[in-house]
Amino acid sequence: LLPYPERLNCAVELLDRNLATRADHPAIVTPAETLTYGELAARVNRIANVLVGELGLVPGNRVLLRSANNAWMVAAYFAVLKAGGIVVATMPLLRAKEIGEIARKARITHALCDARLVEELQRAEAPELRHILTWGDGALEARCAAASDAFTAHDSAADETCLIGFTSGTTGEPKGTMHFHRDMLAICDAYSAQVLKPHAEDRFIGSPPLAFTFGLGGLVLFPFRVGATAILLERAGPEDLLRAIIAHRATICFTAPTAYRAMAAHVAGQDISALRKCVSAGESLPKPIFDLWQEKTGLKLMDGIGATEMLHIFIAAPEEKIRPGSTGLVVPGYEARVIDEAGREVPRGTPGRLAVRGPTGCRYLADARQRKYVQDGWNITGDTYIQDEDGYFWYQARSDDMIISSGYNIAGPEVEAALLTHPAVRECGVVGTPDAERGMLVTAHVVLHDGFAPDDAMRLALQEHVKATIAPYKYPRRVVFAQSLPRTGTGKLQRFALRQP
Ligand code: 3SK
Repeated sequence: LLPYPERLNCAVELLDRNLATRADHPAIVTPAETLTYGELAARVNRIANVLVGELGLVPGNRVLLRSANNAWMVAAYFAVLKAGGIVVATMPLLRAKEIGEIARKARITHALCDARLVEELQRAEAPELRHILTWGDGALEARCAAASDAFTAHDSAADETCLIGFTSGTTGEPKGTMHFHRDMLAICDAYSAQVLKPHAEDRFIGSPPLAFTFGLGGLVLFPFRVGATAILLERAGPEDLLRAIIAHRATICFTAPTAYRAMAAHVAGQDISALRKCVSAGESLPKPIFDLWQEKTGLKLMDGIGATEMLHIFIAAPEEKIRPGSTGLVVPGYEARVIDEAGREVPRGTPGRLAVRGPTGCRYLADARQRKYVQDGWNITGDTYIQDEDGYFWYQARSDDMIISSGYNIAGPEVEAALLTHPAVRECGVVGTPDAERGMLVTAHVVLHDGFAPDDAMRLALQEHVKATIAPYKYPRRVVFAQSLPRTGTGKLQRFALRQP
């Protein structure tokens, strides 16, 4: 990777750099609007002027963003970056409780929010939040109409934090991962330029939310770095995604393996001839899905593993080097190795924990877990891998208790905590069980208090209760009633016993 200058603002590098040659080229296409690079840059500048001039934003302030994937979300994102603020983008499905935890931890002072999602934000406990400004109801739009479309970017240091990406750790207690202005370029110049290899006429599409750095990179940063077009969808279930790939003649797709599997069932007879690259990440890619997609479309899925901690993908293979079933090779610019419990590299062919280091890397926000997960500059992942003699990495399993279901990371203990707030629940244990469709199924083992019936009505009530307490996608799809739960002598829940079929 080229060394970056000591001072740079990534909004200038990723967006404004396109203005000289591509001002009239579509930057963002959504079902509601199309914005050229020129129009997007003007909207970004207007929002930045509102943030600084009217809401008193100063560099270093943390700004919470809450929206589905749309053009206002991207414009708000770049406005914050350009003004020197720090973006804290949150998943649209989060509830007030989860938003509050993030807002308190990140010390959020400002929020920009799609009006359709503002209610949960308003209910969140966020003591330092001074301003909430919404779009979609005309509030931000009116202020933007009165603001200038010129704005001078904050003169940031390349290693100034511009993004705090939150990930719910294995305990469900959210961890904030801090990323610098230069990191936003580094993922474009490493994974995207050297493995994906997009060009300026590409049209990127996909399903991950922009609050997940998989979506941020794949749907915004990578296209913008080469002056290409981002097609953004607010609803991006597999059928919506397939329809949009066809309608927009998308060329590069980013989504999770389960979505490719679902799309494969409907793709016969459809014209997806423009599609040339399909990236699969967010969960491990089972070989049968790779084979199915290739059989139905003739395209090879480009598997990859990334992490919010590393900002984006660090192991993957360019198309010509793909080995079906393997995640791939270390991305140029990164180093990866498989280690034992003592941190020593294990011989090739031996399973161990995956460790990685490179131009992006993890700095947790005020979190004692930094010591555990980052050692000597190496980021210790929660994944067990084998590296073969040729350098390819083969995924084995999650090393911790995280449940990965349909591309979502779900922490069992967080679901347990939600279940325990229901009056009927005496104790519970939540684990992932293998599932052909979702990869893993969130399974709750529940012991009820005396006087409550373990029947279907109770099962449904518990599921609804979890959906109303935390983000609905975390709810247990399987609820098993038990008389007691297996525990160790010291009273600790034996999760491995719950995972047995
Ligand atoms: O593999 C993942 O889960 C991931 C996480 C963050 C960014 C990118 C990716 C692929």
